[in-house]
Amino acid sequence: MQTHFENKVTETYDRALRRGELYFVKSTIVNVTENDIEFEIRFAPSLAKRPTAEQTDENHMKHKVDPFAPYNQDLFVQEYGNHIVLLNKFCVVPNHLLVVTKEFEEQTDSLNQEDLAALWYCMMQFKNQQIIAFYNCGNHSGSSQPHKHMQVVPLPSDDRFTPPINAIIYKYQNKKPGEIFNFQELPYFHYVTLLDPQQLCGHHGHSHKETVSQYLTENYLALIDAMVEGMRASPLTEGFHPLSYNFLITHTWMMVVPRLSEKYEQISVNSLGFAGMLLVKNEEELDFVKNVGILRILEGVAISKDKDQLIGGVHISV
Ligand code: B4P
Repeated sequence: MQTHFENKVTETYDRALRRGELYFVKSTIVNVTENDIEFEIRFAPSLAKRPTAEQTDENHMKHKVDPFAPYNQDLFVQEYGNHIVLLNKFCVVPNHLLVVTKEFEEQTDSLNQEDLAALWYCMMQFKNQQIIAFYNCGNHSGSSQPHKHMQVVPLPSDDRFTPPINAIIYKYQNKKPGEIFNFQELPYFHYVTLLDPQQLCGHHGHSHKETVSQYLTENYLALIDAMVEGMRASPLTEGFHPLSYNFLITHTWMMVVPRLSEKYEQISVNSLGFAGMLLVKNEEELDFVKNVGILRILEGVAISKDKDQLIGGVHISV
């Protein structure tokens, strides 16, 4: 049984696809296992034809085009408070949603309670699929649009698919909800917390929604504080203020990953990379990722835990 929201998403998706207002980018999946994580590399050669972020930015500089204001009516799903829910025009996974502020806000701003309420609302509407949702915050986070938008990716329901990073999250189930920790398996700084199911369930009244979004906001801000505090000590983040980061959320955990660069050589990484899902646009990129190794690429665009730091593929000793 699908929810009203799921039906609306599917109907809008099918119609937009038929009208040529939405592009579904075909991809094949290559799995690579490192540190017990079965990473997923999506190989999407037809994406290479799409303008790059740099070209798009240039267009924006020249023409100041904001794809979300006005938004494409064919991609519109629904409103939620101060947000609108849109289908992603260029999706690799069907029904990929964007949760966008109605009024322009910067993609460098932190999320607030209203943002998280809208994001959680969308996440909760999918009853038969696992969800990974995220926010690419700041210039080095992999974002290409400056208008504040969060993203919701319903994962394929036709197999056992969960975000690959769950393979290690399962090992840390003894952590108390609200406690901030990191995975020793990962070579870069990141801050994780488990969500308390008790705080998230209950009656679906207005006050419950308030309580849940407040709970999510407190946890998100605690992660941001821990990250800022952790990075204060690092000489590498000097000059990187405000810090770019990726924020990832599922129904059971949240994570933030501070970022120093958008790309490792030619490979662009957004939040999904830290869920264990990478995207490559040609054979050379695919070979490059396999040869270099995924954890090394993630370490290269984030902040290495090692003293001998790797940044954007370049070693910097500190
Ligand atoms: P951003 O936060 O700015 O950037 P992004 O998701 O990293 O996507 P980018 O634009 O850099 O594209 P890329 O080729 O890397 O998000 C902006 C979003 O707005 C994008 O999702 C974009 O498609 C969308 N958009 C642009 N114009 C629009 C319009 N007029 N109306 C509605 N939406 C519009 O990646 C291509 C796509 O693949 C992205 O959606 C990306 O999120 C997704 N992706 C990346 N890695 C993936 C993975 N491993 N698995 C599945 N999908 C993946």
